[in-house]
Amino acid sequence: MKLIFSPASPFVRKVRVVIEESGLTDKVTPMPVQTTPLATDPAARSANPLGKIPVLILDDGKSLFDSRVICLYLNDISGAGLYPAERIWDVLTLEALADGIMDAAVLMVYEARLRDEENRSATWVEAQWEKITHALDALERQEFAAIQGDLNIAHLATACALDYLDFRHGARDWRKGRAALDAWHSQTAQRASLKTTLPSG
Ligand SMILES: N[C@@H](CCC(=O)N[C@@H](CS)C(=O)NCC(=O)O)C(=O)O
Repeated sequence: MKLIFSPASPFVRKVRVVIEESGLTDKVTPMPVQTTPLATDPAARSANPLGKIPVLILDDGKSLFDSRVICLYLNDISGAGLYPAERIWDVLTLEALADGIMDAAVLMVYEARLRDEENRSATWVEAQWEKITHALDALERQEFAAIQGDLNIAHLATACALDYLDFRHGARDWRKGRAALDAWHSQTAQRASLKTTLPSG
């Protein structure tokens, strides 16, 4: 299998973490690309009409996207056990929350880096950050039970989202006033799969 990837993408990272957790590292060849909504990489475009990464190209040439589909597939072929049946809806909802944090955080980066200076909107950026703060506050209040218990996909997605905030929006200091979430993150971040895949670039 091949993974179309960028080392900075939080969605790609979630997949890389699942590859590690599934023991599939030797079965996946990374294909690095640089792609943005304004300059789509040709390999990303040909594998995914949306031009977004990650994309997993299977050995028969079929492409799988997006990150949620890829993670589910990798779990399925490896039996990694990241989707506990008895609380699957809670787990998938928390994964969706974490992905939503990533979406908003990536859009903030695109606004600053890709939009012409005269067209940038600070109001729009702050509205994205507000989505993130509401999500972080809900996590701090422990509104999402799936964050407790045995390792599941939502833990990995949440850790990737928080690490991406450190990576791209560190000055906003998501830890401030969120001691419980900080403690959860510090403990979860010790996993080898997370330590070896920290975002870069
Ligand atoms: N929902 C998608 C989001 C993927 C995504 O937004 N990837 C970004 C990189 S972090 C991307 O490919 N951006 C290029 C674009 O939007 O054209 C997933 O979970 O895979």
